[in-house]
Amino acid sequence: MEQDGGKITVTIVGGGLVGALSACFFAKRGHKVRLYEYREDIRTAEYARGRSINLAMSVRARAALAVVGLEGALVREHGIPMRARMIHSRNGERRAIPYGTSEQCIYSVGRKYLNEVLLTAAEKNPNVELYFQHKMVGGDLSKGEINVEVEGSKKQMMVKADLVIGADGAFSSVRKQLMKQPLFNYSQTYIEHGYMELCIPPKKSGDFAMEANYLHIWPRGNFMMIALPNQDCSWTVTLFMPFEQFKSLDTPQKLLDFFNHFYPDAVPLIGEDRLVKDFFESKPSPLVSVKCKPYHVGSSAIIIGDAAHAMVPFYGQGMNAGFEDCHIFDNLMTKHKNNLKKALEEFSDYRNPDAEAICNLAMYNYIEMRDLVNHPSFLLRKKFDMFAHWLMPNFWIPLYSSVTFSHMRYSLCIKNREWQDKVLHRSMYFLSFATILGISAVAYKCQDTILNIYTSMIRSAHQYF
Ligand code: FAD
Ligand code: EGU
Repeated sequence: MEQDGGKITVTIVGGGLVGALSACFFAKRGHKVRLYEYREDIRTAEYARGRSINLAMSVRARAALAVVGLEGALVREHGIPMRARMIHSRNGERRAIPYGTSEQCIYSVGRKYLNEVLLTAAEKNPNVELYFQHKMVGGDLSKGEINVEVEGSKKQMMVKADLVIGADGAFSSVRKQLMKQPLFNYSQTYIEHGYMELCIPPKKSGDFAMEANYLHIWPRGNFMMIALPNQDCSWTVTLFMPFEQFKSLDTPQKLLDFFNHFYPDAVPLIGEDRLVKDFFESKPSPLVSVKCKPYHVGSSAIIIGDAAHAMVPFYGQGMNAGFEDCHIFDNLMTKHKNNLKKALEEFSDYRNPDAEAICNLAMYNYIEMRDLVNHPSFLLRKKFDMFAHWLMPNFWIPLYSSVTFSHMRYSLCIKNREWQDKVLHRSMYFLSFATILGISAVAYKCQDTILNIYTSMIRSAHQYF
């Protein structure tokens, strides 16, 4: 087993977004990479199953892609910039709220396209081998061993490497092996909401049916809808709603009544027939949040991406955080000169607080979106944050801005926000105190005038009795 500057062998479990990117990173360092993915090759498959069809990508994912030379091709040439949210009210009113300055935007990128480009880029390296329809079913991580089952055969084979990377998503098999380790912490939470994807097709002219370059949102209290643009001028619409409510919409009429009541402007865009067909042909998917610690086993295995920190999607950060994992791990491999023990340990220690922070932020947003979007104090704070940020762009960075447009550690984003809350509360006390003081001072100075006004008011009031 060669280490400390030498080349190592790496087994990657999972050929999703994070697994494929991680293969690119290890290939670039010249290591020997074997990647095992249990689905068929999506590049030759009819269509990608399940999951959202496009994703919001921001600076964290882009920085990681830039290191492996894919940022230009994937994001700037393929992604659709979204410069603002477009809020749709029930009465058909729409309001655009910009993300930031004119250069600040997020990108809508197709999941399938992203995955394909990453797999192809990984495969271009002679030191990378991709195995599809190969499922990890067990193994001994402390020895770098995994057992793989080839689809269609009952045969298992054992694969051994210096390092096993678990990038196998929210229901990770690699994490299941980590659970057997002493002192391993784990928690998962399902939220009461599920999600379903619908589609707004292009107009007859082939154009986008809504203004492109926006993330469209229909907030409705306990449920919401969100739409991101696709390359083919269609929109992927995601409906988030409690499972109970999904269940209650059990006939086409109930569904149409519901949509006409809450999303009247979306019905003609989706089309009644398509809405009914898409809705009843699919079922809502669950959303889970997972936290665990540590992410590694000795010097031979680590989990990254959703396997390490699945989160609810209400911050648009799952993939961004997963790509940032790859980026951080790559930097640690450089820092520790390929010493796996040190790199793995530091990754677990350094990354855990940030992963848990973004899981918490996403969960908090889920609650906020449900309860607060229409609350005046919430909107006031949003406006204040934007104004203060505009006045002092380097001093006052709103929470969503530090999460979406900066590389600040997620845990620091929360600390930054706590600091801002403190400043605001103190200024509020100070302001109310100063106001009361001011009013009292004025009143004292003008007591004669005030008294005169008061007596004349009482006199004139007497005329009416
Ligand atoms: P996955 O994409 O789940 O990939 C895991 C892969 O491992 C899969 O290909 C699977 O087949 C394979 N696998 C699993 N088990 C095994 C096994 N035993 N053996 C071999 N292979 C295996 N993130 C954003 O940044 N922006 C967004 O806008 C956004 N929107 C989202 C909307 C929704 C509705 C959801 C649910 C998520 C969203 N996310 C978003 C999060 C994002 O989808 C995930 O964070 C991202 O896909 C994680 O990538 P991953 O590679 O870790 O896991
Ligand atoms: C949810 C599902 C708007 C894609 C959070 C904003 C999301 C995305 C927001 C999905 C929202 C919510 C932010 C981005 C993004 C907003 C964000 C959420 C992409 C606070 C495909 N969220 N998402 N916040 O600010 O920071 O626009 O499925 F509706 S991108 Cl829930 Cl920036």
